Amino acid sequence: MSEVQAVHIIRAFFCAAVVTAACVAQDPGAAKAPAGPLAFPELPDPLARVDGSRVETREAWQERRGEIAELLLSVEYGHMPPAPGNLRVEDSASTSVLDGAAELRRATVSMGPENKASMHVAYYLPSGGKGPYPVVLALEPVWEEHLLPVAKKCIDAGYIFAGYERHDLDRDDSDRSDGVHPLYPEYDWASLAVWAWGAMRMVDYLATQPEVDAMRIVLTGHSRAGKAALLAGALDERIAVTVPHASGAGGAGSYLIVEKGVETLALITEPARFHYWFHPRLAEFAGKEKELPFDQHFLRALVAPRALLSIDGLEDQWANPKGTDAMYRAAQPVFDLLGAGPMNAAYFRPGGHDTNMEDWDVLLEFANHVFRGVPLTHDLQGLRR
Ligand code: GTR
Repeated sequence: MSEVQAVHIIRAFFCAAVVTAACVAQDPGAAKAPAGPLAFPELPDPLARVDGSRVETREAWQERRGEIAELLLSVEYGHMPPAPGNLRVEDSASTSVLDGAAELRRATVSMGPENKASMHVAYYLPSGGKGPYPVVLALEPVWEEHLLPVAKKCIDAGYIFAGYERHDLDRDDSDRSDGVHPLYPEYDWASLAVWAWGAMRMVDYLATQPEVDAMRIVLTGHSRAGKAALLAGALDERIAVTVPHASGAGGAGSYLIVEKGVETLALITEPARFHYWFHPRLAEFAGKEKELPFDQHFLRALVAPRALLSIDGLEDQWANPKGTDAMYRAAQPVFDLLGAGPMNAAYFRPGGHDTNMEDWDVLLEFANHVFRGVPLTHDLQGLRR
């Protein structure tokens, strides 16, 4: 095992410990809770192994977790390369912003074969404090002006606000001749997996910065970036809190529980639309969704016992609020089995497919709850029935 791998394993252990300590403190009975019954009997059971037997212990879940990850990567997202381990930080620049309340640090991170993969990165660091600070990491070029109010909100709450340009790695089209694709021809990853991999490389980078509390990283993204954020949070145990926003199909939304007006598997994988976000195998299930060996509660379950909050608009029908609520509930038995029941959360607010400042407040409220035990003021327990 390399030194880098060992450090990652130790970090993952501490991340899980931070979150588990928070939830055990709130729910003393949870540690002994048996795996609950399936909330939706029509959905595949994340706790049922391929051979039909059911996972009953935390130890057995680890193995099942691996099975699920492989299933999702081979059918839905494609496989990604391991951490390149050769990150190089170039063109660093720092400016004072937000009337001196923060420093904006920008850089280019290169990595991979001959360091030919590169992405623009940045983070806002609170001025004058001691740190290390927890981080809100977004799959966005956070230096763009429209994100300044979000940066201010994070800085005021005592968080670093970080992000990267995911289109440097994959331009969001079906052309595989640019970005990281030619550098890793042996990998079958599609766009969402590439962007998720970028988020993990951002965690690699942030972990080298002394001001960063690498055990308290919150990862978020909106819509297509929300799908990628959930995938990264599912796979990378260094991410303490995952917050997919309006992520819908391929994210926190269901493929099997779909009403009128929802973006279905068949619609999202149409050749003229977003088939290239996914492994080509997924499109084979268009119109045959019932044959899928999983639904997106499997992806949610991979985050357990770490913290997960999906945020969605009640009127964002295309992103499937009811199907997202079903996925939230159907993943609950896995969080319960791991003694992390309260770490699975879903917030539905009035409104559609946009991000508003209240959404960021709810994200910070949840992070403060997980990291600092601050009581919740919003109801994060899904749709009221
Ligand atoms: C839509 C797509 C959604 C969502 C959205 C976005 O057109 O159908 O799945 O990802 O784009 O990313 O803004």
